[in-house]
Amino acid sequence: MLFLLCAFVILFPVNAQGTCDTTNGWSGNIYTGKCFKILNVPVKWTTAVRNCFQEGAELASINGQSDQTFVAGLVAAKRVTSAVWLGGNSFDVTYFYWNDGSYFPGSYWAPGEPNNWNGNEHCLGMWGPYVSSSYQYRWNDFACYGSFQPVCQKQM
Ligand SMILES: [Ca+2]
Repeated sequence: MLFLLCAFVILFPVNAQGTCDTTNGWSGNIYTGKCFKILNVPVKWTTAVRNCFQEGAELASINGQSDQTFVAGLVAAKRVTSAVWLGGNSFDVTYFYWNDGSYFPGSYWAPGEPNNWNGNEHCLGMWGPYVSSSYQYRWNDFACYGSFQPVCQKQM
């Protein structure tokens, strides 16, 4: 079985390199088949949705530990100063969901989050490296007019 798996990887190495456009800043998580890119310009959340769309992509979803670790690595490498936008919101309901409708794991919240502070926090972001260690790369519900760099995704 292991041999077959190895043979498959050798014969079909397409995802080993990924099919992400690395020359334009995309990098691939081969375990979830997604390409991610952090845009340079901080914007409010709705603009982040649009700016990812203009990249032929969408604001990123994190569906489990693999994506969480991968995106945290990108955020660290990019030395993001405060936080990044992810593609989650709670506009219509009291819980969060992803723009693309995919599975939403609730296990990456920062301590005490989501707290919907002042009843005004409906957009999802990930803290960067320059916060206390218990907050690093964890999620927070932010006010949607906060200005952060968007994390975009597209399928390999
Ligand atoms: Ca919050």
